[in-house]
Amino acid sequence: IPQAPANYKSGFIGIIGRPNVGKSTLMNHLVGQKIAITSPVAQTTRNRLRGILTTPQAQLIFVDTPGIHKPHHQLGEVLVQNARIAIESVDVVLFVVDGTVEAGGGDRYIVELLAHSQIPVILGINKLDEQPEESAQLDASYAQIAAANNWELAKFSALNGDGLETLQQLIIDRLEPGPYYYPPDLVTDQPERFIMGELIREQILLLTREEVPHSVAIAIEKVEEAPTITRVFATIHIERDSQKGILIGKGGSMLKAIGSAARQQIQKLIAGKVHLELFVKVQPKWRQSRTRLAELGYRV
Ligand code: GDP
Ligand code: K
Ligand code: MG
Repeated sequence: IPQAPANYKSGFIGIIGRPNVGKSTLMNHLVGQKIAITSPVAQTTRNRLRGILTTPQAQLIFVDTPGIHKPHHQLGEVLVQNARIAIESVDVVLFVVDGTVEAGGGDRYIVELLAHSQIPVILGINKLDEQPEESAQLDASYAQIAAANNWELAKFSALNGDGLETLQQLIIDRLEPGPYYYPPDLVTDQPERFIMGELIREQILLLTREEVPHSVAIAIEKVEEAPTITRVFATIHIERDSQKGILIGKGGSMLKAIGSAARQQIQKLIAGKVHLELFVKVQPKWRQSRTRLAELGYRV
């Protein structure tokens, strides 16, 4: 890692918020590459992912976290624990809320969690592009929460990028002088294989019914790089035989659709041609087992 210029700043920014407010979309836009998958389904993000933005002034390391919610099973506990750890180990917290709706119970739970933290907090109102005409009251209620806690306020659209330059500067203003933590050209700490698995999971989230997404985990078995094509072999782990039927679909149509869409995403990731082979394996109760979670690549 090269030495940073004089007066260089750097630091870790925890992006937290309840599910579906746009945390992963925001991180992807800020670092300029799709490293975290996004979808309308809660719990899309399962791991803490780092996204790295290196500018001439500063290196910003964003930590994307699973949405905070009350734990229901082992996987849920792991998610909440990850978010708590993220809060404790960062320099700035970016607390993202959905600007199209009023603050709800989930937001208040996070406000409580953050009230005990000594770290600078920026309350980020997202989805500016979709705010209703009469949004002044919405904004005012969020501004009140920020003022009551001595937090900075920012408004932006993670989708179209409006307001993100201002947000970026607001974050840099709150960072201390520091080194490059990562090489300036690196965009994420995640191995390519992990992102490949996530891109497959994203298509399952987008294409299948409610009951499948939460019980799915992807293992990349093998990646063969040939001069003209990269061959990727992956196993989709699910919990029940009934889900296998949904995932494979009539005459294999669903698995084909998932594979085709995921293959295109992986091609973008590696900037090359990809052949993708998917296998489906039923593994009962993988969500309850910390050992299995670890085997499948989750930090437990
Ligand atoms: P997360 O669960 O907080 O990580 O949320 P995601 O990034 O997965 O986004 C959840 C949903 O909100 C997705 O369908 C996104 O496309 C959508 N979304 C995220 N940011 C914006 C935004 O700025 N505007 C609009 N209209 N939708 C957004
Ligand atoms: K989501
Ligand atoms: Mg997410």
